[in-house]
Amino acid sequence: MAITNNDIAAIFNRVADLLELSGGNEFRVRAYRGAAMSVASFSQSLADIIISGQEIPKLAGIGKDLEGKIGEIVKTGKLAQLKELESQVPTELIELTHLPGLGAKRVRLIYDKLGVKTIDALEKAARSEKIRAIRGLGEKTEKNILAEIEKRKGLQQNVRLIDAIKAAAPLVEYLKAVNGVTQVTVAGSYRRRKETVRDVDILVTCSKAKTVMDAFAAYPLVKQILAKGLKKTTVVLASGLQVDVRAVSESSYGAALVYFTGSKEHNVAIRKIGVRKKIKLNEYGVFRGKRRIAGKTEEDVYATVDLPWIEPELREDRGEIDAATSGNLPSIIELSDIQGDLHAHTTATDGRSTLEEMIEAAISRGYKYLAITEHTQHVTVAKGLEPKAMRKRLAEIEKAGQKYKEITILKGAEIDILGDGSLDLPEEILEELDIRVCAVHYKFNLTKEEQTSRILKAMENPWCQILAHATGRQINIRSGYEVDLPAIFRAAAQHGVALECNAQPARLDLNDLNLRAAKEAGAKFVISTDSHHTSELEFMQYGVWQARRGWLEKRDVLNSQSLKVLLSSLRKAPQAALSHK
Ligand code: DGT
Ligand code: CA
Repeated sequence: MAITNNDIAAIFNRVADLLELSGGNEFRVRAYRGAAMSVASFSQSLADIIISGQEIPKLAGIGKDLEGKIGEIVKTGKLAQLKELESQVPTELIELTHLPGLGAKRVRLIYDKLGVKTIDALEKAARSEKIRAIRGLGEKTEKNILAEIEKRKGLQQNVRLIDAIKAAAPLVEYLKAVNGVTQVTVAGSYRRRKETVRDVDILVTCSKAKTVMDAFAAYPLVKQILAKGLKKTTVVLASGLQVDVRAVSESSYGAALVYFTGSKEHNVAIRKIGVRKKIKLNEYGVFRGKRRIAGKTEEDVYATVDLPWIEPELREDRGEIDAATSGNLPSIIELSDIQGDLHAHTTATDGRSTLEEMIEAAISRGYKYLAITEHTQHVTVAKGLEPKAMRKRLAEIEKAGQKYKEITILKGAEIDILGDGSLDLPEEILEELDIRVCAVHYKFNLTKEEQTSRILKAMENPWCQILAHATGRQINIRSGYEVDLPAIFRAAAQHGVALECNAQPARLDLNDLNLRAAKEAGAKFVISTDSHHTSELEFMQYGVWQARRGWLEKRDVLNSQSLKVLLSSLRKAPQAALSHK
C-alpha cells in the first residue's frame, strides 16, 4: 500500500513523542512536530513525487535531514531512527502516555521526579498526593489521573464477547473431539450474547466425566487450574479468561442448559412460576415431589411452566416472561435476514481493503447491496476526504459498482458532525450521495446539553439519514460522551433518521437497552459493520446479536429489506435540492 502524507506525519509525531519521553532536546521535539504538521497539510502525495523521481518541494521546517527521512519512509515504509528510539524507551512508559490527559511531556516529568514507570506506580503516587507536589502539575491533574485509572479498572473487568469467542471456540472443538463426548455447549452470558462476559460456562455430555475433565485440564492453553472435579472443573486460560466445564447427564441436559444459560434473574422468575404450580426446577431437572417430569430438552423444561422456548438473548427478565405467557414474544431478527451493509471504508481512507475487494467480499456473503462510506475531511486521523477528493471517490465507486450485476453499490459517506452540529460536506456533494451516514468523531468532552443540541442539530438537517454509533463508547476503552439519549431517540422517530446498531465488536453502539428504548420511541434501525477490511464484514453477526438483545425484529431493521424498500424507507433528500438535478 502506498505511503500517504498522513503516514509520514504519524511517524514524525511518534518520533517526537519518544524523544520527549526519553528526555530529548526540546528543540528537536518541536522540529519533528512541525515537520509532521507540514507534511500532513501538503496537498500533493510526497510518495508519488519521490517515486516519480522528482525533487521534494521546499516545505516549512523540512531541511535536508528530514527530507532524507521522508525518502527512507517512502522507500521502506519505516524509519530506522523510530525503531531505535522504541528500543530505548520502556514500553510501560509509552503505555502511560495512552492514559487520557497525560501525554509524553507529563509522563516524562513524573518519571523524572518520582521514577514512576507503570500504571500501578502512578496510582500509588497519586494516592499518596505526590503528583500535586510536582511543579506544573497540581491537584487537578492528580485527581484526573486517579479518575482515569479508576475508569480503566471499571471498564476492564469483563472481556468482550469476541475475545471470549476467540478463546472458547477452539476449546469447544477440542472438547468435542474427546473420546465419549456427545454434546458441548457454551451457556451463560456467552450464550445470551452479552457484549462482555465475566467467564465462560461450558456444558458437556459424555460417557465418562473423568476422561473429559482430564482432557480439559490438559488443554494446551490452560494457564492455571483453579478446581478439578468430576462434575466441574475451572481453569484460567493463557488469555486470562476463566472457563468452567460441567459434565451433565443426557437426561438433565435441557435443565442444566436453562439453569446455566441464565440469566440468574430469568431463572428466578421461571422458578417462581414453578412454585405456583407446585413443581421444582433446578439444574438436574423439573420435579413434582420426587418424580422428575422434565429435563432432557429446554423445550420440555419451559413447557412445564407453560412457556414456549425463549431465545437466549431475551433471557434477562426484562419482560420476556410476560411476553411469552401472552404469546407476544418478539420474533427477533436473524443474521440471514440481513441483505446488505451500509457502513464500510476502503483504502481510499482508513480502510485496509480496496473497493473491489470489499465489493467481492459483500457478494460472497450474498448481499444485495453495499454502501461505501468514506470519511469526510475533518476526520484527519482516518484520512477523511476533502470535498473534491470525495467527488472523485464517488465517481470511482459508481464506476466500480457498474461492473457487478449481482450487487448494487451505493455511494455513501460517513459525514462528520462538526462541533456546531453542521455536516462536514457541502450540499452539492450531499446531493450526489445515495446514503448519508452521520457521526460524531471529535469533541467528546462537551457538556451533556451542548452535546445533545449538537447532535439534535445534525439530525434536524434534512440530509442526515442515519446516525452512526450514537454514544461514541468503545467497550473496555472509553465510556462515550454525555448525551440525552431519549431526546436523540425521539428526534430519530420524528425526523425519520435511522439509528445505527454499529456491529464493531468493540463498539456495539447502540447497546441492547438503548436499542430497545429507541424502538419503543418509534425509531428505525440499520445494523452496519463499519468495516475497515473485508474480514470485518463478518462482524454483522455481533450487531445482529446486540439487536436481538434489544428485541429488534426484521421489520425494525432497514437493511433486512430489499434495496427498493430500504431506499424508500430512508429519509428523503430535500425536494429543493433534487428539483434541479
Ligand atoms: P457472567 O457474569 O458474564 O459470567 O454472566 P453469567 O450469566 O454467565 O453468570 P455466571 O457465570 O455467574 O453463571 C452462569 C449462569 O448460572 C447464570 O446465568 C445463571 C446460573 N446461576 C449462577 N448462579 C446462580 C444462582 O445463584 N441462582 C440461579 N438461579 N442461577 C444461577
Ligand atoms: Ca459466565
